[in-house]
Amino acid sequence: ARAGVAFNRILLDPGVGFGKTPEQNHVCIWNLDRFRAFGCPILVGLSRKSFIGRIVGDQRLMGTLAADMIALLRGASVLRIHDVIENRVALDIFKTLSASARAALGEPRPDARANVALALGGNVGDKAGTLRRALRALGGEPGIELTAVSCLYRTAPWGKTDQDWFVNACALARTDLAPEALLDRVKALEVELGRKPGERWGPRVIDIDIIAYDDVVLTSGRLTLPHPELFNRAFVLVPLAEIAPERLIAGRRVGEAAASLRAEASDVVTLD
Ligand code: PH2
Ligand code: MG
Ligand code: MG
Repeated sequence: ARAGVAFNRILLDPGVGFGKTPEQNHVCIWNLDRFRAFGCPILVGLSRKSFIGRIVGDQRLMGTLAADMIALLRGASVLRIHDVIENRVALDIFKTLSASARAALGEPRPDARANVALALGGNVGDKAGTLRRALRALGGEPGIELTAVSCLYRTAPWGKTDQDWFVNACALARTDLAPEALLDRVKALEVELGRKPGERWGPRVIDIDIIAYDDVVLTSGRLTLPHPELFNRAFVLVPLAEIAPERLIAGRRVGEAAASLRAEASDVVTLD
């Protein structure tokens, strides 16, 4: 997977049906949640499989729909199907029933907002003060909820080394903004906080970068996700590892990626 395909673009399919006994198929579906440990979305293709036919006789469609719903409850997030309309109806009913049950039990509905990781930095003016103002402003943005903020770090300039040291930090947030809309907001915030156009990797009052947006992989003219330099930058990995060591980005665990940059990490120290 490392060679070409980004890990987070892989769907894990346990291969129900492929040469397995009926018992193995049942064990597979019933324990689907255990495949989640791999960190990939789980796909199942149960549609019209013979082990279902063996149970329901000629009611193969109804059997498929029932099996698909069991798989969803057990952790599947993608279904490979034949009967699109029937599965759509079953899925809608499944969602409505689940939502009603959750409401009746007082369980919170699953959060549909995206999980994002942001990196902040600056090396002009009141570095720490600007960074704190940026964090406060982000937290006050409609559509953005900060859920974790790292310490502030004093970091050696990276990429272009003949400039002043930086203050860096990372934050986690939930947002219902789309990636490009979130980018618009953070860019506007940079300007509000006094950022002026300057050279690439050069001195700046404040820089706010989107490091990861759920598991989205995206390359547009304005935005690349995950951030293309992430794994080369201790000034991002170290603060991020403080608040999200277990998070997988492009198939790598943030804590481990930070530890593997140990040499550079000595240039990243918490600010008092
Ligand atoms: N940002 C850069 C280039 N180099 N070095 C440090 N230490 N911190 C930064 O935030 C930083 C940098 C371009 O975004
Ligand atoms: Mg940057
Ligand atoms: Mg930037």
